[in-house]
This record gives sequence, C-alpha cells and structure tokens, in this order.
Amino acid sequence: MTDKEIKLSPVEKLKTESRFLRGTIADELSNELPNFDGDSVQILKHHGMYQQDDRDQRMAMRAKGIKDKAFMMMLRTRIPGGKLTSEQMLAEIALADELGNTTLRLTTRQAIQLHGIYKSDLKEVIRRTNEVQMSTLGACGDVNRNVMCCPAPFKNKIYDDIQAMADTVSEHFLPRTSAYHELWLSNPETGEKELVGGGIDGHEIEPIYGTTYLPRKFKTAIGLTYDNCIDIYTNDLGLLAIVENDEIVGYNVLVGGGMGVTPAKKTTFPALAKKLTFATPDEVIAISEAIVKVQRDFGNRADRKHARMKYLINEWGIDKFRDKVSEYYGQRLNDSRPEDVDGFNDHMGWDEQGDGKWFYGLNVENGRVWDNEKFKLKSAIKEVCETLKPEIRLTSHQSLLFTDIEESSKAELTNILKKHNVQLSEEYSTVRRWSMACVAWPTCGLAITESERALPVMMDEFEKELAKIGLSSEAFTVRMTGCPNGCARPFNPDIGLVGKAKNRYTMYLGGRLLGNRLAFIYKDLVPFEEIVPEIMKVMTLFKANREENETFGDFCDRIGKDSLLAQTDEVENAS
Ligand code: SRM
Ligand code: SF4
Repeated sequence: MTDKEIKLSPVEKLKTESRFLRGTIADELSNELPNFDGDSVQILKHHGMYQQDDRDQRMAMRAKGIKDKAFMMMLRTRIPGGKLTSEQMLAEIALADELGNTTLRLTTRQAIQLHGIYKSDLKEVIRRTNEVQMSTLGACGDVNRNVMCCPAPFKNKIYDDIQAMADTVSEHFLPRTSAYHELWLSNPETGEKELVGGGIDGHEIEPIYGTTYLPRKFKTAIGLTYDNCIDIYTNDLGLLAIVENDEIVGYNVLVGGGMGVTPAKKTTFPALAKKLTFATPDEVIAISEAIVKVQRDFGNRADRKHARMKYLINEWGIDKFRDKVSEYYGQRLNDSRPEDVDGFNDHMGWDEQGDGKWFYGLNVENGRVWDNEKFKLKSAIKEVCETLKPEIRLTSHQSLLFTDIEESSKAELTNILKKHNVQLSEEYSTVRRWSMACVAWPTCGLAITESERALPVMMDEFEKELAKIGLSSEAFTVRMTGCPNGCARPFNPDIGLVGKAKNRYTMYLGGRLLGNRLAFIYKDLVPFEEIVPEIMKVMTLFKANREENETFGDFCDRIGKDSLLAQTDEVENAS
C-alpha cells in the first residue's frame, strides 16, 4: 500500500507539517496562556517535554466546580549512560527548587525529570540546562531516546568502551534540526544561538529520520552478559557486549523489545528483544542505523498503538526483518553468538573502581529526590556534590552512584548521608531495594492507579510479612506501574503489579531478575489492600516447595499459573 492509501495517524501529519519540529511552538511561547495547544504538545515531546496538569489539584478543582486544569510541564534531560557531573546535578537541583516542584525524579532510563514547570519558565529552564552542557532534545518523542548503558565506573577498557559506545550511539541518532536552538536557546536581541546540547545550526535535513521522524519512540541499551543492570531485553535495540580476554570483541544485537500494552486492544503485547546478529564494534553504528531506517520505512504509521518495532518484527518474523536490515546495511549479517545474560548487579553500596578509588551506590526509593519531614535526600546529594564533587552515574533502577571517591573521603560521604537522615543502601530491606515504581499520580496523565506513592506503603506491609516467614533476605524484583504502559518494566520481574482500574492491579508472576523471561498474569483486578496477602500465599508455597537455590520467579515459572492458583486455594481453604 502507498502512503496515500494508508490512513496515517494524525501525529504523522503534525510531524510532517512541523517544519522539523517547529510547528506553532514559537507563537505559543509568546502568548499568555498557561498551556500549549494539543497539536503542539505532540511536537514538544521531541524537545524533551510533556504538558501535564496536577491531577490532585484537578480533583480538588472539579470538586469546587472549576473546569480549568493546573497546567505545568515535565522536562526530561537526556543523559546517555546516566553520566553527569556534580555541577550538572547541582544545576538540576537548583532548577527544581527555583522553577519546578522542588523535587527531581531519577527515571528508569537513567535520565532526570523536572516536574511542575510553568510554560512561561520553559526557556529559562532549558537555557540553564544547556549552560551545564546537558540537553532535553530527543529525550522524548518519535526518535531514539536516552541511550542506556551499565553505569558502573569500573576503570577498565570494557566499561570505558561500552560507555563510549553509548555516547556515540546517542550522538549519532540525535535529531539534527536546529529548531531546538532556535526556539529555546536563541537570544531574541542578538539572534545568536548557543549551540550546546545537540542539533546542528542551520541544518534542515534529518539524514536518518527524514521529515516524519520515526513511527514511534525508539529505545536503545548497551549492556554486558554478566551484568544486565539495564534490562537489555526490554529495548527496541539492545547491544550486548561479548567479552573475550578482557576485550569487547563485538555485540549481540537484540531487536524488538518493548513493554507497553493496551489491554482493550488484544493485538498489543509486551515483548522481549530477539537476537538479530553479531556486530563487531566497527559495525555497530551502521547496523544500528540500518535497523532504525527499516523501522522508519516499514513501522506502522497508521496506528500508534501498533507502531513500535516489536510489532513489525512480530508481523514479519525475525528472518524477514533480518533480510531487510541486511539489505539496508548492504551486507549479509553475521549469526548471533550463543552468549546470553547471566548476571545482574544493582551496584548499590560501596565498591572499588579498580583505580584505588571507590564508588557508592545510593538507593533512591522510586527515584524521587526530595526533602521531607523524615529525611533530606536532596540536601544530602547537594552537600555531597558541593563538598566531594564526585562524578555521578544514574542507574536504570532509579538510583545513583557517587563515583571517584578517595578512600579517605568514604566516611565523610556516609556522614553527610547520615546527617540528613538518608537511609544507606545497606540499611534497605532486600525487597525494597530491588523494587521500583513508575511516577503515575499526580503528574502522569495516563495513570489509572497510584504507583510511586503506593509502593512504599505496600513495602511496609510486605517487609513485615516476609520477615514472619524468614524470607527477608530473599532477592527478587517487584515493580509497580500505574497503568499498562509499563514504565517501570513490570512485565519481566519476579512480581509485576500493573494498575488496571481504580485501586486495582493486575498481578504478574514468573519473570526474573535477569530480565530475559516474561511474567504471566497470575490474578487480575486485585485491590491494593489484597496484593500483599495474595503474594504471601505464593511466598508460603515457595518457601515450602522451592528447589535448591531456586528464585521466586523461577519457582512461579516452574509451577505455572494454574497449579499456583490451585495450591494457593488449598492453603486458603485449609486455614
Ligand atoms: Fe514511560 C508514557 C514516564 C520509562 C513505556 N512515560 C510516559 C509518560 C510520558 C506519560 C505520557 O505519555 O503522558 C510518563 C510521564 C510520567 C510523569 O509524570 O513523569 C512516563 N516512562 C516514564 C518514566 C519517568 C517512569 C519512571 O518512573 O522512571 C520513565 C522515563 C524514562 C526516560 O528517562 O526516558 C519511563 N516508559 C518507560 C519504560 C521503561 C524503559 O524504557 O526502560 C517503558 C517501557 C518500555 C517501552 O517503551 O516499551 C515506558 N511510557 C511508556 C509508554 C508505552 C509505550 C508503548 O510502546 O506502548 C507510554 C505511553 C505512550 O508512549 O503512548 C509512556
Ligand atoms: Fe504513567 Fe503508566 Fe508510565 Fe506509570 S506506567 S508513568 S502511569 S504512563
């Protein structure tokens, strides 16, 4: 079918007519309204921002009969591999304090979000972000998003190489349009543009993306077989480094991972990436570009719920997809190597870097950096950045690493955290440390249930129940999301909890820490209050019947849904 015969989704038209991501943003920035028009909202995503409204306030306003919304913007800074300096972290904290909602959100893809920015402050926030050599361009939208990479600061060639590869891939797939600089960074008086955060001045073509960019968001991650901390299988494109004799000999290229589901649309599904080929380091960029271009040219542009690359691969099968990529690449693709992921490290606590210095992984519960009546996490991070000036790495588990700490400064870092009542990673229970929740209420417009605010409450109860049956030190992952879009990747951990209806969650079991197996739906529409009791029934079975060294996810996968349901019913009836 030609484009004319396919009814393109409205967003396609908007992108095409946006003149490389300009649209009507400039005009709307100069009006007095607190919000952008709906069409601009789609284009703005490519500049790294979402229009939102405070849903707590929305409810309060509706109760008072006020129809308006409390509009505000969320801004996401793209941070390849999660690497940033203390100066950059301090700049983000200052922006949150002065122009945001005073908190920062570390994301599940090693980026930082500011919430609660007024439209009128956007230019200042973006200018100040770029002043510290960071950018929001391409953090969202139908382009390659923030490139993930194992953030561990081990000083050896393997880690240097993968982190350099993350930078190269990120740079290669950045949008080239100068719209970003024109809109946000130009000085209206002199017309000068500050070219800092990506994009090329005066460049009016997008050699990779073309005028319509990609059919949908595209996500890339780079990881190691022995440490899948970036959850490589959930990405559109995964580059799994294969190490021989302390050298990266190349990458298994994985394609077509993605989590989002629309339950009402039965043809949507979460998918783990499949092996496509093996690429030597020199071949990675050209093969990745061929993959992106195949998705650009053949991905579904009619239905955005079917537009991720996983659906193209599902429709074609991996062999046809491989043939097409090879055609675009211009050469036959190598067979993949047999290696797979076989380890996972969340990098929390103290570890030696290999150059005499140390790093400390600080667990940040659900990625929220804030000060409250119990602890002053934001103040602590600020003080560490001001005094010790470490480099910082964000993890894909919404946490952070302070790196390059001298042996003699270790106690000082710990003391700063303690002074501000910040819980050390070592003091977290295993279950809480291995859990994560998406943002959801009150900022996410798509949230059906609570998530970030609900998981800690659930954890309080879960910790107590696990202790009662002696499973406190059991390592397994729990991930919660406020809807089935899957932003905290809930479809491949040991336990996934997905908001489905008001206060009710779909419960998934049987995934695993390694991230290379999908979980199955165990029960649907479980009320929040019943989640822990439901999980504990299965935990009790697990404790009684597990095989040696079997993990919770492996146990659930082995026993299977029907048998688990039958056996938990028996436990319930007997009690
Ligand atoms: Fe996400 C949409 C937050 C990682 C799948 N995601 C959203 C939006 C922007 C809601 C919206 O469209 O209006 C959320 C903003 C909430 C807020 O108030 O901040 C949002 N997603 C997040 C973050 C902040 C969650 C977090 O707790 O950290 C993560 C930001 C990552 C980043 O730095 O780039 C985030 N989102 C993910 C992931 C996990 C990942 O990529 O590793 C996924 C699943 C993987 C995937 O893409 O398949 C994910 N988000 C989605 C989807 C479903 C996409 C799909 O293919 O169906 C949506 C909805 C959409 O795109 O239409 C979505
Ligand atoms: Fe929002 Fe749903 Fe993503 Fe949670 S999973 S942040 S509720 S879109």
